[in-house]
Amino acid sequence: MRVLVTGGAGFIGSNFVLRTRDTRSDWSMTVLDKMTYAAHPETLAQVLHDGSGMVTLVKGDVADQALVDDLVADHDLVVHFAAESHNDNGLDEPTPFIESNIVGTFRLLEAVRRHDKRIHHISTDEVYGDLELDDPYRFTESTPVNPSSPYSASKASADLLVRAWIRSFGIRATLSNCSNNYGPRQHVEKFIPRQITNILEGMKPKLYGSGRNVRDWIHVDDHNDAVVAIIEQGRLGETYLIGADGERNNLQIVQVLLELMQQPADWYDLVNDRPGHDLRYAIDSSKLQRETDWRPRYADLRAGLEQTIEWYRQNADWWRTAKSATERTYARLGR
Ligand code: NAD
Ligand code: TDX
Repeated sequence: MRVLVTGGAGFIGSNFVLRTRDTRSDWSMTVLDKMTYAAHPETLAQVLHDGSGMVTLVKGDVADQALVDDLVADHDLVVHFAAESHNDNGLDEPTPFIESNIVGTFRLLEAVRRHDKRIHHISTDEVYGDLELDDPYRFTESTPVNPSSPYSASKASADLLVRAWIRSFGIRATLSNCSNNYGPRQHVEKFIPRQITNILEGMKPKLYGSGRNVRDWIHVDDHNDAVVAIIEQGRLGETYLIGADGERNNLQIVQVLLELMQQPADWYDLVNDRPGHDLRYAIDSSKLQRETDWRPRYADLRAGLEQTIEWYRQNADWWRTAKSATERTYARLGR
């Protein structure tokens, strides 16, 4: 099978390529990536230059219709990860979120429609808005979209385009909305790698607001295994929520990191809150578990965090340049 992986040089997409390279030896993959600040070229180096030719890289924009048309025509399946992904950036400058996430998805859908190819669209639980801390409900596939931020509104818009193209044009598509990912190769702008690398560099972790906001954490390999399960076992036209029952508030996460990294439990700063900061996300993944054989393998969040800390410890060359640029941006934003 010939697979076009958009955004395959970013965090989740690169983990997807590295993992399926081993588990699906009959897939040849082309990564289409704009190589924004969020892409790490060295991440894919091992598979791009292994002599097999099974993974290739095209530097380009998903919003470039001519390029996307050519590439889609040449592949059987598109797995669409490419997006601007960081909320704080979208609050600072929303334009690329509209262009890449909405217009980019539209252009891909048009190519998929013209060439009658299959697409799996990757999205987020943030499209559903947020929950109260004591809300007994979790998000399901029938929760109405209600996004709060430029990022989540752009992802909800893209999801609605995919659903409309399924209904109006009958394209062969599936969608997944996943909760917060953690694991190796995540950009240091994101919560967990920012705190790990802060501690490694002798700086205190930074918690927005009170630290009480809750996220539902899942290991990136569990996310990507679920994506493969949906591609292979899911029903066309359907949406699947992906989550691993990993709800923790941000302070709890920081305290686990501090303990694992031998620092005092109160060694953190409370900093300015994020405007419009969603309070809580929580996923009910029973449809996915009913319809596929996927089950999360990283049930122990603490063990997953320990492995992630070790990866950042061993790979300082990978993150150090991005770290100083990222912290300059946070200093400007007062976060
Ligand atoms: P990331 O920012 O680490 O990587 C995104 C990649 O997309 C980068 O390599 C970037 O260069 C590329 N890209 C951006 N705009 C592009 C464009 N116009 N054309 C081609 N490539 C472009 O993001 P991530 O965390 O790996 O997220 C990947 C996908 O998963 C996104 O669609 C995101 O919405 C979704 N998602 C992320 C999470 C999470 O916790 N990180 C959770 C659920 C869903
Ligand atoms: O320094 C920080 N301190 C802090 O308290 C940072 C960077 C974040 N936070 C908080 C904000 C959130 O409550 O931690 C939580 C997680 O923040 P992010 O890592 O920025 O993730 P979030 O905004 O929840 O969105 C993430 O999950 C859903 C991804 O970035 C999205 O791409 C995905 O769709």
